[in-house]
Amino acid sequence: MNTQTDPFIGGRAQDSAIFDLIKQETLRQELVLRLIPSENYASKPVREATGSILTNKYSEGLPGRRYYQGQKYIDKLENLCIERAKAVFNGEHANVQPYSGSVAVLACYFAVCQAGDTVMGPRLDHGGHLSHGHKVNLTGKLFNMVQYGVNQQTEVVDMDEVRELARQARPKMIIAGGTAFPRNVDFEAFAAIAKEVGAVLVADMSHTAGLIAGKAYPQPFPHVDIMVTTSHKTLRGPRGALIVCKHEWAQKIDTAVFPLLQGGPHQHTQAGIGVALFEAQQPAFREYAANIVRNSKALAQTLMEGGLRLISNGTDNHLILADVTSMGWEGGKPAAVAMEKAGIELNANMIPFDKGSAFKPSGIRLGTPSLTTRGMGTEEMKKVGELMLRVLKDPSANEDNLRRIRAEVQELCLAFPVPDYFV
Ligand code: DSN
Repeated sequence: MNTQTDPFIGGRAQDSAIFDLIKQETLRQELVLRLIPSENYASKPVREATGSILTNKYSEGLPGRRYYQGQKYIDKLENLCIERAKAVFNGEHANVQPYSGSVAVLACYFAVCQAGDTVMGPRLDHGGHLSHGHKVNLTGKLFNMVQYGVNQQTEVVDMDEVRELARQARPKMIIAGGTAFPRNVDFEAFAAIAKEVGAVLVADMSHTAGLIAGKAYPQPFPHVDIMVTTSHKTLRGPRGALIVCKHEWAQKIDTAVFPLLQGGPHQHTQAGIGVALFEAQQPAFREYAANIVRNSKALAQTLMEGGLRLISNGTDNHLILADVTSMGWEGGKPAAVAMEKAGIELNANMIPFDKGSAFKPSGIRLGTPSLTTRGMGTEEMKKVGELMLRVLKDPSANEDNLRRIRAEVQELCLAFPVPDYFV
C-alpha cells in the first residue's frame, strides 16, 4: 500500500474539511477486515466513471425519447449499459435508471400491481428486506402483504409453506430473494408456484447479482419474470440499481421508474454501472465470484468448528448468518461492537425465530465479497475465522485482547492491499 500518494490533492486544496474525511475513510477501509456482506470495493475505473462530468447532464426519458437537448453521447451510453445488463443477466430488457434498490423494487410493485393488491414477500426477520412488504415500509402500507419465512428446523425457505400460502392468498406478485439468506433461491420451485397461482415472479438479487454474473449462483432467467438488483454489492459497481425483465414487462417497468417514481436518471452512476458490467463480463470475474463462495464456505467451516452456531449450518453463497448467543453473548450488537474494536467490520442482524428483537438481535451477518476483492483466499479465511473466534470466545470484550487482535488484523490487511485503491 502506498499511503504517500494522495489522490485528493486537488480537492483538498479547495475543501480540506470534506477531503480530509474522505482520506481518513479511505485509510480506514484499507486497514479493517470488511465483512459486511452488502459492501465491496469498487474498482478505480468504476469510481472514475461515477465521478465524471456526466453528473452535469439531465436526461429525463429513455434513449431516443428525451425531454432535454444534448443527448448525443448520453443516449449511446445508456444503450451500452442496457445491452451489457441484458447480456450479463440473460434478460430481454433492462432499465439502468433506478437510483437505488428500494426504488427499483418499488418500481416492480407498480409495474405489476395496483395499490391494495396482494403480494407475497419474505419476512424481514427471516432474511427479507424492508421493501419486501414490512409494515413500516411504503410497500407494507400500500399493498396487502402476505409474508413467508424459513422452516424452524432447517432454517431455509420452506417451499411447501410458500406454495400453501400462495394457494390461499392468490398473490399478484411473488418476491424471491433477500438480504440475509445464506442459502440460494430455488428459482424453478418459485416459478412453478407463481405459474400455478397466476403470479408474476420477481427476484430481488441485490446481494447475489455478482455471483449470478460470475455463474456462481443459479441463474434467475428464464425462470423469473423480473430481476431487480442493486449494483454495488457482489456486482462491485457504484451505489445504484437496475432492473432486467422479460419483454412483456419492459414498458411497464420503464414507466414505473420514470415518470412514476423518479426524475432525471443519474448518468454518472449509470456509467459506473456500465463499467462494472463490463468487468463482470471478463473471465477474471468468474474466478472472483467462485472465490467469494469458496471463501465463504471456508470461513463458515472455521467458525462452526470453533463452536459458533450458523443459521442453516453453513452457506451456499457469499453470506453467513450466525447466532452469537451460542457463544455466550447477549446479542449481536455487543459482538459487532467488540469485532469493530478488533478491526473486524460486520453487522448485528436478526436471525429466524429470534428470541431478541430488531433493536436487540441475536445474530451477526457477514460475508466475503470485500476480502475476496483484496485477493484473500481460503487460507486467509481460516485466519480471519480464528481471529473472529478469539473475539467471540470472550463475551466480556476485554480491551487488551481486542487490541492484540486488532494488531494482527492490520498486519493481514497490509499484506492484502485493496487493489488500486491509492493509485
Ligand atoms: N442495506 C442492504 C444490506 O445491507 O443488505 C440492504 O438494503
